Amino acid sequence: MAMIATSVTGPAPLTARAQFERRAPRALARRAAVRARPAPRAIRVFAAESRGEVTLLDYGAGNVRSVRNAIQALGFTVKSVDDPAGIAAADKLIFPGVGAYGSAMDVLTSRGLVDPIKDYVASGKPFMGVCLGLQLLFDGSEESGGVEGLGIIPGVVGKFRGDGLVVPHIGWNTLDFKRDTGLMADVPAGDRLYFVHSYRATPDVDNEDWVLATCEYGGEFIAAVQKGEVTACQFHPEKSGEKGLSIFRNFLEGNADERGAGAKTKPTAGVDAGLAKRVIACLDVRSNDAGDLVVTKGDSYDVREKDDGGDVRNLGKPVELAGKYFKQGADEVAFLNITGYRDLPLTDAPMLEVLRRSSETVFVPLTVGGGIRDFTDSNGVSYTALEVAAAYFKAGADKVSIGSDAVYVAEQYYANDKKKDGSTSIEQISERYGVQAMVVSIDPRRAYVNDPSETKNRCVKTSRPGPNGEEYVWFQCTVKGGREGRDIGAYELAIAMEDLGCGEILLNCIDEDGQGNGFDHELVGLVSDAVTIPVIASSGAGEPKHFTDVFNATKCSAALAAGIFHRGEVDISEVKDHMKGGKIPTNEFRSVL
Ligand code: 1PR
Repeated sequence: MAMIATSVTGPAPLTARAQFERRAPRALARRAAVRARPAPRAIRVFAAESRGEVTLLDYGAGNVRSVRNAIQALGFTVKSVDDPAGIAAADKLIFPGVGAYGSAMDVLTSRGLVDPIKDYVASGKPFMGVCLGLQLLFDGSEESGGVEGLGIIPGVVGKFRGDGLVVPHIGWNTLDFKRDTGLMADVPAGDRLYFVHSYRATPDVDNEDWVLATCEYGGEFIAAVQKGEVTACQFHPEKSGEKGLSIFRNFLEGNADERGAGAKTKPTAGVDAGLAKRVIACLDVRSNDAGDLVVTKGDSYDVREKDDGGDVRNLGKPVELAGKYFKQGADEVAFLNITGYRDLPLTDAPMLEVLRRSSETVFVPLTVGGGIRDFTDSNGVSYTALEVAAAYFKAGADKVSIGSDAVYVAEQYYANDKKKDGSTSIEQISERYGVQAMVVSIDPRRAYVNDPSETKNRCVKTSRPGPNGEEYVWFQCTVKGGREGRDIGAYELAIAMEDLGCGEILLNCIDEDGQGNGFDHELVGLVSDAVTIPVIASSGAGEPKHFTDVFNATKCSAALAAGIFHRGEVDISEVKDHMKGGKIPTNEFRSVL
């Protein structure tokens, strides 16, 4: 792989760009022909008969399954290809991608796909890149130490920078359209789409003819490009709900034509703009005593009924509930396999099946956790955490979450004077799948002291003194679903995890779990001030106001709840209405299909 200096602005590898410019007139003629066709508007989701075929470049990128699911849900057939001949034969090509720039270019190069992609782009046939599939079109990226890209669009992709800026940029953000386009015809002005990335391309004079829409996060960056039949977006249509699927639909139906700078633009200035605070529905999943996989919910992690024989509380079926929360407007759905610490997730076929089926109908990000660690089964066969995570990703997860193993990793990290050697589960998964895919779930419980000198862990002066009037509290990490406390705090764990490559913290609180008294602001404030990765506040939501409160009181990026949603006490749309009323930036669910 050729390396480029990170400050490179030129000279760029112009061949692909020149090829594209030379053949652009053909693309324009083709576009005019497309415009003349009557636009089919009706959509049948899950149509019995195929509405047409699209080629998906499957080079091992992380989001291929999600993109395929989204396209199939629109009634189109997906033809996966991974070789030059497959690309050359395509009439409509989708180029997905998540993960590291360098690894993606390595794969494209080693499989001989670089020139075939450039030739395809230059051919004037419809092309759509997604996320990394947009970034790879540029001259190169700072990521992976500086890597040359496909050289079709001028510019070098760089990392988000900014004092205290939370990176990765995860969540739903508004777009500023520079031109109008049929591609986004069903995305209302000022609406939000789902982004997840640490690197971005920025607009400049050399690429302004490509820029379709920009987005604001620590400065302006390119959210979508379009020129002739070539389009690409930094956000994920496949994870942006029905709004996102409508973008694929317009591309697939040939209604993606640009409509020029003079045409209607979609202003976002002045409206509720910027990155929204996310609302996440969480499903704690385990087998009940009859062996059925159920969604359960505990009080301070105790999930058994107090009477009725003490069976595991059964609050519903995982796939059904995930679908329900998607329709209510959940920004993400999380599945926690709460007995994963003692089971073997690789042999947990029902859990993997839950993921597979959910990813076919739930078009927002799915996180799964539970049991991701190295282990040896009863036959002496060893598995790595990376292999367990790979099985979850393959089944449809967008992110994986690690609980117990993260605590052991952090203990080792401090014991080794914070040295990193790349061997831990956190480092390996984030290296392979990107930091945005690596979540650490912390299960802390309040530990009271009279004076901070009584513990090595970071304390806060608490407004809720301990049982003996103790005025200070630290937040003790636990493992095995809260069964065992360790001598490390949530603050220390979060800092170690950020350094090791974790992209997001899911911050539970055993004391507040299932209590309905609101989130623990002292805990959430402590951790979200300590790191510059997104923090998800979890445990204790009892009413919509609790979400607005935690967003106002702390810097957390998202808030998660379980019990109030499962028991039907609160609909996710009610939470969002309350947030909007409180002027918290909020993503709106729209049914546009
Ligand atoms: O340790 O890597 O195997 O992961 C196990 C995962 O399972 C961890 O993420 C851990 O948080 C979770 N877990 C383990 N035991 C339980 C339990 O409840 N007995 N659930 C458990 C954690 C906490 C939240 C809950 C919120 C919101 N549940 O997920 O959904 O507290 O609840 P609320 O809104 O009803 O208050 P590993």
